[in-house]
Amino acid sequence: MDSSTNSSHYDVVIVGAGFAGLYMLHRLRSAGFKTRVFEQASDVGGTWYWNRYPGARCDVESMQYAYSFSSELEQEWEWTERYATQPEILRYVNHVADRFDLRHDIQFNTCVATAIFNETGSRWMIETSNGEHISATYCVMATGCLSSTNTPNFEGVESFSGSLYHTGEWPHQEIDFSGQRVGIIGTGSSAIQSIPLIAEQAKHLYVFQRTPHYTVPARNQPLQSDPKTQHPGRKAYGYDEDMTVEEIKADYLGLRQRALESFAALAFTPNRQSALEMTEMERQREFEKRWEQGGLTFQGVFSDFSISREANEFAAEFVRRKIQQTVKDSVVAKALVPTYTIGCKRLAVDTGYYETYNRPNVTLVDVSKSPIERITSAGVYAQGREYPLNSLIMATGFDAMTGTLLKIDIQGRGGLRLREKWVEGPKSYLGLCLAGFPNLFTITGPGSPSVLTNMLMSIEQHVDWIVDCVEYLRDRNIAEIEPTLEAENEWVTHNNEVASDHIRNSCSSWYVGGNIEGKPRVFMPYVGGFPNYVEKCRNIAAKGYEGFVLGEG
Ligand code: N01
Repeated sequence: MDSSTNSSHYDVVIVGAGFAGLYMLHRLRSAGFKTRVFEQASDVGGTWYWNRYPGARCDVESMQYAYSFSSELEQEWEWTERYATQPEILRYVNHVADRFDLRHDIQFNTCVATAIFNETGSRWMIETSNGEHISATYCVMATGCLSSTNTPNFEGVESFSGSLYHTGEWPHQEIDFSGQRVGIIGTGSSAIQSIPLIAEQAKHLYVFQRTPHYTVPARNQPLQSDPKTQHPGRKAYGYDEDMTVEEIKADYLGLRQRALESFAALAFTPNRQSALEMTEMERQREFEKRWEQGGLTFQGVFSDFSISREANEFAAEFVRRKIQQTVKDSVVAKALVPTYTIGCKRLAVDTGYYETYNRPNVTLVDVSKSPIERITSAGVYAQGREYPLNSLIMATGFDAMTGTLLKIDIQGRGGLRLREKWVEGPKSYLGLCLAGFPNLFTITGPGSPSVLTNMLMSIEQHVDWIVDCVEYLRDRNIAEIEPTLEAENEWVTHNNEVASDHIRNSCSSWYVGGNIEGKPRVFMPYVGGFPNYVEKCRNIAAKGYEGFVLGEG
C-alpha cells in the first residue's frame, strides 16, 4: 500500500481494542497492512474492560466464548469455570494481546472524535480526542454493540450525596457494600448477575424494577476436577451434556463446525420438535431437563420457541411457575413474573436470582405503574416515599448497537453524516458497510446477527470477510468499495421482513431501541440466523462483491 512515506497515514485504522479490534489487528497485520488501533480505555478488553460489576460473567459457555482462529490458543488456554468471570475473560484478552504481540500497534486512552471521508484522496481523515490527525485508506469500527451506557435522565440525580455507580462503567477497585443501604435501578442481565452478590454484602438492598425479566439458572460449575473433593467438574459441560473439556479439545474443530451450522452460532443440540406436536408430559420433561442443564440452551427446548406465540407461551408459563415456586412472598413473586413473551428481551442466566428475594434484607420496589419520581440527596423517591441509600447503582443498560457509532462524527461522501443517514434508524448492507461511506466497515454492526449469536463467532466471521475484501481490493489496485443504495435498501427490507413477526420483536427492548427516549424503533440485529447470513456474505464476495461499487476513487 502507499503508506510508507507518511507516518500518520495507515492502510487501516481500527476503532476499539475489544475482541473485535484485536482479532482485526492480528489479521490485517499478518496480511501486511499498516494498521493502527485507537482505544479509549487504558487497556484492551472492550466490554470486559468496563463491565466489572459484582457477578459479571459471560452467559455463553467459556469453551465457546473464545477465539477459534488459533488452535494453539484453543489448546493452551484453560478456562476454570463453565461460565468465565469478567476477571478471567480479561486475563484471556490480555493473554491474546501479548501472545500475538498486539499492544505496540494500539494507542490507548484515545477516542476517535471525527472520521471524515476525503473523496479526492479516497481516504479517511481521522481526528482523535487528543487533537491528533491521522489518515487511513480504510476505517474499521470495532466499537462493540453494548459499549455506550444509558443513564436515564432522573430528576435530581446530580444531587445524590451517596456513591453513584453504573454497572457498565464500574470502578476498578473493589467496592465493599457491607453495612450499606444500597439501591439498584433495573432488572436486566447486569442487575440479575449482581443482585445476589450485592444482597449478600449489603445491610439492605432495594431493587427498583420497572419490568420483570425472564431468567434461567446458569448451573455454573468448575471445569477442572477438584482432586480433594473428587468434584467431577470437567464432566458436565453444558451445551453438549456429555462432553468433557478434554473431549472438546480433542475435536475443537467439530465443536466450531456445529456452532457455524447453528442459528445462534452456538454448538448445542436444540430439540427439533414443535411444542405443539408434543404432549404436555413430553413438554414438561423437556423443560425440566433443560432447566436442570442450565443456561441459554433453554431456548432450544422446542423448535418454535422463537417463532410461535402459542409455543412460546408454554415456555413462559413454565418459567412463571418456577418463579412462583421459588419466591415465598406471593406479592413479591407476582411482581417478578413477566407477562410478555419469553426471549423477546434477551434471556438472562442467573445464579440464585429469584432465591435472593427470600432474604429479609432485600426489598423489591415495583415501579411499573408509577415511575421513580426523582433522586434526592438522600436516595430514591418512589411510590410516595423516600428510600434513603448510601449507594445507588444504575443497572440501566446501554444505547445499544448504534450509540457508540453515533457519538463519533462520521461523515461520508458529500459530507453526509451518519447521524443524518440513521435518523430513522440504522441502515446498512449486511451490518458491514454503508452506502455513502466508502471504505468504512462496521464489525457486528446493526443489520448483522451479532448480539443474537455467540459474539466471538460473529466477530471472527466479520473480520475474515473484511480482510478477504481489502486483500481483494489491494490485489486489483481498487481504491474504493461502497455498497449501492439499492443493495442496502434490499438488505434493510429483508431484515425488517424476517423481524416483523419474530418473538424477539414482540416487546420493548434494547434490540428495538425501546430503552432510549427518542430512539427510532427499529429491530436492529439480523434475525434470519447465522448460517443464512454467512452464506449470503460468502456469495456476495464470490460474485466479486455483488451489491457494491468498486471504483478508482
Ligand atoms: O441492560 P438492560 P443490562 N426506570 O437494558 C431498566 C448484555 N449483558 O445492562 O425493561 C426504571 O437489559 C430497564 O427496565 P425496562 C446482554 O446482552 C450480557 O442489564 O426498560 N428502570 C431494565 O430492567 C444484555 O441484554 C451479559 O422497563 C429503568 C434495565 O434498566 C445487555 O448486556 C451480562 C429505567 C436495563 O436492562 C444489557 O443488559 C450482562 C428507568 N428510567 C449484560 N431505564 C453476559 O453475561 C431503564 N431501566 C454476556
